[in-house]
Amino acid sequence: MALERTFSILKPDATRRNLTGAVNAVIEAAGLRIVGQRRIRMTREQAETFYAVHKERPFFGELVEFMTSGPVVVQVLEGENAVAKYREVMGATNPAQAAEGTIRKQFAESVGENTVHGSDSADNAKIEIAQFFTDADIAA
Ligand code: RTP
Ligand code: MG
Repeated sequence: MALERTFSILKPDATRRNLTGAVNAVIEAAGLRIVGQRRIRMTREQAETFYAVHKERPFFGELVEFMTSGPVVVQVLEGENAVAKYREVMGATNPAQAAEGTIRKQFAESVGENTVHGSDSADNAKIEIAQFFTDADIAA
């Protein structure tokens, strides 16, 4: 199978608790390569654009508040079957339902503050990567 890329965010609860290295260790141990990475403060506009698909959901306001509440680390991950593999490594959205060994089981605090984002399809991965990275920011 060809190499695939996915988009990842280490969310503000991860940077606040100084867990970016611990989360990256799980990502790398799973065989995913971090080929692009930048620590940023997301603007409200960036967060609203990024999560536009959820704008009618009751948690949208809270989600945008949270994603802009502290620094995040945006990443491009590369590997075989990277989109599905990273979703597996992340675990369920609600950490109470996440499997043992997953990032959310190990680190997430709640369904809202759940440590990581990962693209849910290869098409969305391309769109999300393009929102935060140019080709020059990525070195495979
Ligand atoms: P993500 O997009 O961040 O990778 O997470 P996901 O696919 O597992 O979950 P999704 O349904 O896309 O929801 C996006 C993010 O919204 C927050 N959320 N809060 N309070 C709530 O009930 C609730 N539900 C979702 C979470 O931060 C979730 O990751
Ligand atoms: Mg999602």
